Amino acid sequence: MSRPSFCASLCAALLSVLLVGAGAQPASPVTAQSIGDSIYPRLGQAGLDVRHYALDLNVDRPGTSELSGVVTLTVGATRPLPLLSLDFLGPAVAAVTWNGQPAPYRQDRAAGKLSIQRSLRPGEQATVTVRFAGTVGRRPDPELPLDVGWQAVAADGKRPGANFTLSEPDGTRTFLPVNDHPSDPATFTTRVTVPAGYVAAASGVQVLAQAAPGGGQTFTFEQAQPIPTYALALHVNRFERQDSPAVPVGVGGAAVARRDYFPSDLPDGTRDAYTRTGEVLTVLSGWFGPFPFGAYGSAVVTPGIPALETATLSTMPVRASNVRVLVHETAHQWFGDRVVLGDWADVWLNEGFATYAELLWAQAQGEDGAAIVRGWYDRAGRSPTRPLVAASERQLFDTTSYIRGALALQAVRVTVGDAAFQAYLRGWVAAFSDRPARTADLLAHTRRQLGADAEAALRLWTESPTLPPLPE
Ligand code: TYR
Repeated sequence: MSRPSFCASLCAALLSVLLVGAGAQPASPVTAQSIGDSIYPRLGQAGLDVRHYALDLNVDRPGTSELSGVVTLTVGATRPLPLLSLDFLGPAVAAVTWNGQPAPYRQDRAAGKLSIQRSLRPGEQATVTVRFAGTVGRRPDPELPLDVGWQAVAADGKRPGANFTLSEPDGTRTFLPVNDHPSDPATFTTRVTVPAGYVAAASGVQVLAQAAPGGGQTFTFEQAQPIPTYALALHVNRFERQDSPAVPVGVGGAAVARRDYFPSDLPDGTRDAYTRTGEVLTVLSGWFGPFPFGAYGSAVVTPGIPALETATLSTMPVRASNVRVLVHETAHQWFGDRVVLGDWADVWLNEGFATYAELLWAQAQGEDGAAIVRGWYDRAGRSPTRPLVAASERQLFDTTSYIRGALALQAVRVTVGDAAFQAYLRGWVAAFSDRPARTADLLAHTRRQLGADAEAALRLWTESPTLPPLPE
């Protein structure tokens, strides 16, 4: 008998003796093992496979940090789990059920964990509900003057209150109980009830908009392809939704529905970039393969935050409403949202690819690609450099992840030429759409598809402590 399964049966026996009374908050006799991310060692539960999240949320007072709802998780296990351990910094939990029966749980806000005292074995599946209400948790960003997670934008004289999620890397746990690591992507059904006059927007395709008691409305979205928890889009605002003609760039030429959401009173010209979204989808799918989701667009937000590649619905601040940023966030739909990270240290696999897409777009517009690459190289030369796999939280979104990451791809492209490079990008998306990717996987993919010279070129860019020569 292997040690984990021995522990699982022993722990299950122990638990049934120790825990009486659903909803109690006993001292937990067993602890869960985290995923072991090299940057965020406490996130997630190893062996937990959340397959689907069904969210039923109420935003009664938009613009505040109040949130209530029920999250229903469909969970499986890839190893015996003595208990379920979710990441959650959010509102107070009022009740938990396991396959329809009340289940004992422990909410430890300081540790950011919600443990549910039920075991799960490989091959089993369980349905877990978590009901909560109150004020969302906080997760300060190490660099930016903001908390990642659920954003509350208070009403001012000009605009109504609004909310949205800005959760990369681990802000979703501020408001939802989740396995908050990109290596466990899941599908989502998101139902949001908002007061009269408000609109909710979320990742996926809107399947329903119904009147709710009290004059509000309930909006329902289906996100049918798995996405990482941080990439879930969720917005509440007095939006105007603008639909545009679908773009036939989905799998097998399927139509990708087009919708954008705009708050009222935007500065003149803010919407202009978004009229190019269909062209962006067409150019990028030429390089990367079919667009991986059923819909795409942007939701514009007024605070001066960075843009974020939330799945099917990029979160775009007014001040970054330009085509370059739109191209970057759209590219992330393939790189980050569909091909997910195995570890946060490999975030250059998201940011380097998305930055590279800016070059592909510019060249498609007839711009001088060589000048752009030289500009990147100069910029990289002016910043501290490092190997591409990040060693600390502060490195995740630095110049190396974005610019040196993009230059690494340029080194591959100049080694093999455009046609092979295009097949390589498409091959990467196809091979890693259903398993998390790490830098070592990209090196192996490069060798397999393009040979030893291309792998050596990429390896120099991923591993050298200094900046390699300009790839020409
Ligand atoms: N991934 C974003 C980009 O496209 C940057 C970002 C990072 C935005 C963390 C928000 C955030 O919380 O470059």
